[in-house]
Amino acid sequence: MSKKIILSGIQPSGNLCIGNYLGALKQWENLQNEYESIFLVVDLHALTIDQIPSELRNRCLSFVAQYVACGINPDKSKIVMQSHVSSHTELMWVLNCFTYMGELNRMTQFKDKSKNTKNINAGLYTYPVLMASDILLYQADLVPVGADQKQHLELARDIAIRFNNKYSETFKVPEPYISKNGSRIMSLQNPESKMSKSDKNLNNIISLLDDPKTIKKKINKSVTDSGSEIIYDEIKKPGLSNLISIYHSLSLEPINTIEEKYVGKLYSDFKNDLSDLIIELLNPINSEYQKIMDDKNYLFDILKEGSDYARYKSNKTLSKVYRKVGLVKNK
Ligand code: ATP
Ligand code: LTN
Repeated sequence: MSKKIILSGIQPSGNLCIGNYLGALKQWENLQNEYESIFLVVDLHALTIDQIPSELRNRCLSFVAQYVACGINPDKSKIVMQSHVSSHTELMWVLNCFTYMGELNRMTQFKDKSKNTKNINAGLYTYPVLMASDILLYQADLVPVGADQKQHLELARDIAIRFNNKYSETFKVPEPYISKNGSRIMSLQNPESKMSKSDKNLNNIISLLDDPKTIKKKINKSVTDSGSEIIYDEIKKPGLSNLISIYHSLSLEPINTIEEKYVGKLYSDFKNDLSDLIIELLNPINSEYQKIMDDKNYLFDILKEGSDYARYKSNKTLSKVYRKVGLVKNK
């Protein structure tokens, strides 16, 4: 029997952070051994916010290198630059015609992002339809994402079901895969908000490419309450609880073991150990990243293999969709 398919993607905006690692990349790394895996750098999605072209271009390649440095193995998984495969935008047009404005109006990511920008463009609004196309084109069974993407996934499922009901079975209806640990890492300075890689305040995030000194500084400065006990309590101690949950995701020690370990100790002891855990994770990723970035040919080869595969696979679905909705085939 053929393997089930997983697909996911990250937009190349900002610097990949430990939120993205714990919520997405780490899960991808584990799942790639069991599933046929496709991981996208969703560069077209990144155009929904203002970008400096030269920076975006560098970031797209840097993301591919960071995927690999984080353990996404190009021999097991396909890494695909979204804009290299035109079927994503082609399917999106069709799916736009099967998506209601009321559904897009309800998307919380759209509401949040449009609050923080003057550039409320149509791309930001139809962003979830492009995401649905990314997923449905490959008949993905499972989509590993952080908790913030649950609503987008539900929309992708609704669109698939609507289309299948109207035209007979066409799309696999995908399931979200949201891990118990690390699916919602919060900002270091503002633990009420999610850690986001495009946050302008770099003290809010630990970037995957931060050096050890910066990591120590950011963790030391991270917001905690004025108490002294190291206990997990999301309501009374949101900042500390976020740090404990990062500790838990990295060490895999149960929360109560962590609490017991730090009875009678200071916040600073805990923060020092947490910094060490993060540095231990990121040091090898960093050196691997530098090596890969020095070999651009290798990066382009990975992308070539990914896009050849993706074009073949996605065209099958796109042709089926065009036929079902009544478009005439070219000779
Ligand atoms: P941006 O700030 O550019 O919108 P982001 O950091 O929110 O970016 P996305 O590109 O939206 O990141 O998400 C990439 C993947 O990382 C998604 O699967 C998303 O759910 C996951 N993710 C993002 N932020 C976190 C977080 N704080 N905790 C856990 N997972 C996260
Ligand atoms: N919207 C997602 C990124 C994304 C994605 C996808 C995730 C675009 N296409 C397909 C999973 C599958 C986000 O994390 N902001």
